[in-house]
Amino acid sequence: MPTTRRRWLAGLGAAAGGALLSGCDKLTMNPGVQKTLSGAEGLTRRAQRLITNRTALAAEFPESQISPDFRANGSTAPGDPDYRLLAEGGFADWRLVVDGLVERPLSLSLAELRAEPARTQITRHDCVEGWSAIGKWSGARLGPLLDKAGLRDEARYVVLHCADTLDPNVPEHLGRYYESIDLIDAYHPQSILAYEMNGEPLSVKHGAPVRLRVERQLGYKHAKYVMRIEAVADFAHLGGGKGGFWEDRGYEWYAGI
Ligand SMILES: Nc1nc2c(c(=O)[nH]1)N[C@H]1C(S)=C(S)[C@@H](COP(=O)(O)O)O[C@H]1N2
Ligand SMILES: [Mo]
Repeated sequence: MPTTRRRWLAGLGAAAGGALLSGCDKLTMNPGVQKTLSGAEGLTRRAQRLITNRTALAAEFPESQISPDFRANGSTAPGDPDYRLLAEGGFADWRLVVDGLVERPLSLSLAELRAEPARTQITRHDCVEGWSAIGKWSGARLGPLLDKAGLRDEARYVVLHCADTLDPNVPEHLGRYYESIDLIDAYHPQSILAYEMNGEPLSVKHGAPVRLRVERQLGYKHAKYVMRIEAVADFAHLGGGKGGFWEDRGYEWYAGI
């Protein structure tokens, strides 16, 4: 990633961890200073917890814990004509577009995506509706893919544009599923564009040919049927303006777990 952004991400860590070690003992004996420091320390600890929590890995599980019956939720058989055509052709014509605020827009076939740096992980999926399931996912790591496209300095989020219309009763830009994540999640080592589930090509009900796994967040952030990844500075101009299909209907944008 560009040096400026790496510095920006590193800066988050430094701001959280660095501030306290500057006072000398005499100063810190002063009750006023002590009070200010403990306030600052409280803040700093909270900030640090937030940031270390954001980059920590989600729990991974042994093969023996994989759920025999992983539920499918939301869209499970998109009826959108463009998607149906792609599915009927075995996704031979599917391309993943990476564009927006990037230096080198990409358009990758499934075979090309499979050749990118990959990761396999067995994780638990938690849906906001109150069910969980453990699955094994393999896919291309999102971070290296964004580096390949070369994020521009203004990029702050990536938007995942999906193929499925989940709500047909509203204009298309509101009914189509989409999601967005920030760059901390985009570069998280477990953030992958999964093309395999439990050792098999991803099935249509689970998001074929490719779905996002963003393991530190709830189920609705894990966009299925991903067609396009757009780097943006802001997502207010997309969909209903809240950063995702469910966010536009009142769910939290940051669904950390
Ligand atoms: N494109 C798209 N992605 C989606 C959804 C959807 O309806 N469309 N549903 C979300 C919700 S609420 C959950 S819990 C998971 C379900 O993934 P699964 O069908 O593999 O269990 O996908 C998420 N991603
Ligand atoms: Mo969900």
